[in-house]
Amino acid sequence: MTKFDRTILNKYFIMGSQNCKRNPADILLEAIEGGISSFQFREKGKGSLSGEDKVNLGKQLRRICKKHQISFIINDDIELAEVLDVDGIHVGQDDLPIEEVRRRFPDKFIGLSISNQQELENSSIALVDYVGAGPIFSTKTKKNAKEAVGIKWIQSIREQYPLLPIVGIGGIDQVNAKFVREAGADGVAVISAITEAANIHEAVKAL
Ligand code: TZP
Ligand code: MG
Repeated sequence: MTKFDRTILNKYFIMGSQNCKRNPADILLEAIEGGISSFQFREKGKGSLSGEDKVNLGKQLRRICKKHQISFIINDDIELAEVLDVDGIHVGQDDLPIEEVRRRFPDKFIGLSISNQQELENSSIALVDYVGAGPIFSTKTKKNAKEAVGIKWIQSIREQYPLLPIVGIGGIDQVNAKFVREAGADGVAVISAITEAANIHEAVKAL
């Protein structure tokens, strides 16, 4: 495993075209100018692109991140991880097992979603570089999201794994982000707090 810089979790922006009411490349650029620390391409759910369209958007967003030295993480898509030469891969509990992802990508960083104690106990935490904990608050963005677990879930992971990089996700905005950090998270992962903002620069700064 390569050395993982946990500061990239500070302001972790996630999106796909289905989250954007205007050009995703423009939204990503504005978010980078505003000060995000990493980007996850998550082309998924109602209205998302597939096939060649997904690959082309991925290439475009990948180029933007490379140019501005922002870490580019792909959600789930192992094939696209290779095509886009991503920095990292984020997987959920229902995706490829973490052992398999680590075997295929020994040098990329790997994130895993963890929503409860059972998932934490059943996962090879030693093989991942960070965990995404949530949904912390209720979210309208992910249709099949599990029930909100609250900041106590971050406190609990932090107590069990004092050194593990943790990013909170789900319903996080400019008002509640500080509670997520105070609970022990290294940062906040957001979709709508940035994609829905009237002023993206200000929205990122305020996170
Ligand atoms: N995983 C858990 S909640 C969520 C994902 C992808 C959606 C987060 O979106 P928002 O708009 O920041 O609540
Ligand atoms: Mg997934």
